[in-house]
Amino acid sequence: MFNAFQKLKDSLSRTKDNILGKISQVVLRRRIDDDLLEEIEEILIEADVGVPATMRLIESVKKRARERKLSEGSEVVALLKEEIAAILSQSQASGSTDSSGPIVWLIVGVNGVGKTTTIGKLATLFAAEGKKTMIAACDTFRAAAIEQIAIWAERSNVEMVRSQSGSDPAAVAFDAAKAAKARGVDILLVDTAGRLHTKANLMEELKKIRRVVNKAVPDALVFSKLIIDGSTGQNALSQVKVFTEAVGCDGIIVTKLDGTAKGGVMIAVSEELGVPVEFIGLGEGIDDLQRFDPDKFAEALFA
Ligand SMILES: Nc1nc2c(ncn2[C@@H]2O[C@H](COP(=O)(O)OP(=O)(O)OP(=O)(O)O)[C@@H](O)[C@H]2O)c(=O)[nH]1
Ligand SMILES: [Mg+2]
Repeated sequence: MFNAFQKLKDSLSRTKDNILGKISQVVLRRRIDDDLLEEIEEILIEADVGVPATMRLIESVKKRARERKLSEGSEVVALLKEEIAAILSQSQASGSTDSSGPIVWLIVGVNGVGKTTTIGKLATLFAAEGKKTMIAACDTFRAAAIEQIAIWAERSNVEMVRSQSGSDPAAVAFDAAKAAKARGVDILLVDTAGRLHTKANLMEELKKIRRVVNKAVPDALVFSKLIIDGSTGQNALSQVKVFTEAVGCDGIIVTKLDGTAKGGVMIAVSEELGVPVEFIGLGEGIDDLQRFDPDKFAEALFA
């Protein structure tokens, strides 16, 4: 556990510098007044925290400083931490997992965000928890994609259903869902091709995959999990909106939080979208995935 927190802290160091580092500097030897709050507001917006969350943070700092009769600039930091933790915990994972059939996670997102890698990490994590896990190689678009996910299936020691590249991804999903049901799989992870959320025909293909899985195994519980690259910043929000309209979005996994300074987007996503962040990616390795814990995240950001 200590190691996991240390890893989180290290991974968030650039985001932390970008938010807390800058704020800590401006509050030095200052009084809490409108000028100071304006400077903090600017830092938050530039750090991809988004306008709604930034406004909420500033208002809350103002209110609490008044209530608690605080005037030292440096006292703002603790107030911000409290409110950031509150925003992050709005996005709690929900979702029933009661079902007689398998649970199916469609892993979706734009190109290169880390879908395939995340499936490898999730498969490892679920298998370690004793869940019978299976992978469906439904990115049949790129020739190398099937080989890439096959390597992850091998690493995580999980069964995989595949077909030739170029074949219909929905057909692979159909076969995989049937196989998952027949073999008593607990969770089926479906790798899909990266797609621009602005391409209608590609979004249709995702809808078809979802339909076909429901048809193949009517008692399967199907969820769409959207992968967001943590270094994308504000564009992440429009990705969530469009994918949600197309295939729904039951949960978000934010990858590549290691090494980016734009991790503030986690705060924007939590404030602006009613979709829970469930996991975070902190590197390219098989163990570099953590369940998102809002309190730990806030703590790591301010540690
Ligand atoms: N640093 C870091 N790199 C990551 C993380 N997750 C994925 N990557 C890297 O991001 C790159 C793209 O990952 P993929 O898993 O192939 O992404 P994808 O979404 O499947 O890509 P397409 O299938 O082409 O759309 C790879 O080099 C991964 O190693 C992460 O959490 N941190
Ligand atoms: Mg992929």
